[in-house]
Amino acid sequence: MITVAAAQPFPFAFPPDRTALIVIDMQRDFIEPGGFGETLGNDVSLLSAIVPTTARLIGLFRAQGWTIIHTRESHAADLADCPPAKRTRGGPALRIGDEGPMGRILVRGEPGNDIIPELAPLPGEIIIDKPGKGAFYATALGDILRLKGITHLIFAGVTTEVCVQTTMREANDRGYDCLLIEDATESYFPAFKAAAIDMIRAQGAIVGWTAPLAALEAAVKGTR
Ligand code: C5J
Repeated sequence: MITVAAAQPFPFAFPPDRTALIVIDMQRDFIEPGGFGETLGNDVSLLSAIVPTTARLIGLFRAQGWTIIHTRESHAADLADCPPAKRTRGGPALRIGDEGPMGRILVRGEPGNDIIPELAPLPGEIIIDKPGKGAFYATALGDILRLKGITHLIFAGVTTEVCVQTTMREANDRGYDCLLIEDATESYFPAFKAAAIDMIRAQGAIVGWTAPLAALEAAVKGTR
């Protein structure tokens, strides 16, 4: 076991061979200027600020040979997996499936739907295309984790209070111990990120643990 001593609300211990990193939705449309996120009026520089930390986290897992899973929020080209309620909510100028600055919004295979080049998955890393906010809903993630014997999950990605928190809650209900890396997750709304982190670790880790990347790095270094 490796123990992240500085995790909150108390140390997080994980067995590396039964642990996976899940990097949520680090896609061009959420993170790059000119993408879907920006067309919604968001300041995407908040999200791009975590790219170097997330790259370091992925690099740490690659160096150790540990399991890495990437997710993309995405829909089929015919939108058969997009509930009308999701498509029409809020009356946005550009809806899911519409032609946007980087191709059709949140449609699989479009340029904007891709993971940003800085964090591109390597061969052998798992990619989960998910039509919902949570990565377990309508995907094979649960089966994949079960077949690999995974019991612990380490999370990064965007946005903290939407897809990251939803997936952590889904994972928590399924019995996984979950750690969120605080400086490898971000929101368009700093107050929402802070609140999500507080909620996750409240009441004795009711959803999971949180820690800065340096705390995980120190824990891993201690095992070498
Ligand atoms: C994600 C969103 N990935 N905020 N999506 O959080 O709509």
